[in-house]
Amino acid sequence: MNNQSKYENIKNLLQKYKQEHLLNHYESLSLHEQESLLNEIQRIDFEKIVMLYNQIVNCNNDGEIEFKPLEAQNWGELDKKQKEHFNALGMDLIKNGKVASLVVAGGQGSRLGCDGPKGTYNIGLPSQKSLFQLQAERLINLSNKVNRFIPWYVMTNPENHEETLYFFKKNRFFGYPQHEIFFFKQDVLPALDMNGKILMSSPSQICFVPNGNGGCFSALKRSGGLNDLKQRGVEWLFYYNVDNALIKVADPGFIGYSHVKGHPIASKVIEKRNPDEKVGLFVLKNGRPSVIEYTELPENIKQQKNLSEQLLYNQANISIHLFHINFIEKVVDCNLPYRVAKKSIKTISGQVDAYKFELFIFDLFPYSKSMTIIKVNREEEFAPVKNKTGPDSPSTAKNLVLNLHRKWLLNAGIPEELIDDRVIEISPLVSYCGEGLSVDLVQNQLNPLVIERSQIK
Ligand code: UD2
Repeated sequence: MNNQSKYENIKNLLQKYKQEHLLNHYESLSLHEQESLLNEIQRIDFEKIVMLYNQIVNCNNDGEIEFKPLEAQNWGELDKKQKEHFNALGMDLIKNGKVASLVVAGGQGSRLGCDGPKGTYNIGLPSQKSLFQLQAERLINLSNKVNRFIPWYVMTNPENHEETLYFFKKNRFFGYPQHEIFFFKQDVLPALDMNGKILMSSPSQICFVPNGNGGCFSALKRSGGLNDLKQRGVEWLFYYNVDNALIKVADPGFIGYSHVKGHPIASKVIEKRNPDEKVGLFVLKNGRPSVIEYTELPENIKQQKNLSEQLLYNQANISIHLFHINFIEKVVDCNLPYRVAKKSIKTISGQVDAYKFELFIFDLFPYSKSMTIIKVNREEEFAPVKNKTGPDSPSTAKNLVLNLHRKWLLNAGIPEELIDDRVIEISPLVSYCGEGLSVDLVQNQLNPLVIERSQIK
């Protein structure tokens, strides 16, 4: 179909959905820009856009909901033998190729204001390592222990995909075998203005925004990644946020424990710090395991205290999940509810308030009757990098990493006087979670010191 007839068809379509403004600049565009704009418009599911906008204006609450707290197994209450057992089981599963990891790295990172993909961000550790490098090295550490690489799926968005790929290539995939990393793009949706009109970012471009981390399994399937997982014989997919500087990627203990519990999904939780902490909250909602996002938390749930004056609902979601492949296959085509967020975004008419529509990964949880929840220690597992400064910033994350490394050195019996007032960073290649450390590693006079190898030559 030539451009002219394509143009006529699209013009009629836009008139039907009252989105004619998308062609306002058409005549001033080059042939290439005209074709590109027509193609972008053809990608839009206008019926979906109407449904999404209507859900905003007619937002109805979903009737009577029964909330109950969700019980968690406290990992710290397991004894050393049990932890070793679950860890060994997890390592076995990894060794037999039953485990893969998936990082969602398609967010726009608007609060952090980083111009590149968030995974490329350097939080200021002495090693200057990026979030992606820290994650790659944790995977390499585990892979070296079982002599098998863990397949790593990296979800990007159409805007940051090429830059993410380039960053990995420039860094030679941080030593990870390229054929073990599977990059795939998530889907996008147009942003709308307050009246439901689709926004444009330039005279020839629609303002598309990523459709949320809940889009990851449909994107994984569309990209061939789900088939790749199945062909590899993977049973457990470890899912995590790119912006957690402490993430224990493919944590064997968590995987081993969840495998024994046998539920199709599992998550780590931490004690919620205070009612206003920006984390989702695990609850039983009408009897089903669910997470209520911090943006949607009813005040009574947020503030409710138990008899000992502690938060009744305090199982905070830190986006560390485990999905069984059979569960993923069962739910991959399910229609999750879209969340609408009102954000200020840059458009052809400058900075405007816009509606963005996102899918949340944890909306999959109610599709399972039960799930494994493990409560872990915040200081060992969660260092979010969300804001440029203040809480959950690169500097708070850097300090959390260095504090944890200090704790590892002390637990390894290294004398405090050898560590005091020094900045010592331990490479994930040397230690996954505090193992394999000895005093000779810190005899070095350097300060700050980065322990990059497991013995001094
Ligand atoms: C997420 C969790 C929240 C809590 C918090 C901890 C969700 C919906 N909420 O909130 O409950 O666990 O993290 O830090 O998971 N992403 C994409 N594509 C998108 C949007 C996001 O890949 O379209 C990724 C993003 O790169 C990041 C993760 O999802 O790795 C979390 O995204 P966010 O920063 O938008 O979510 P946040 O921090 O508000």
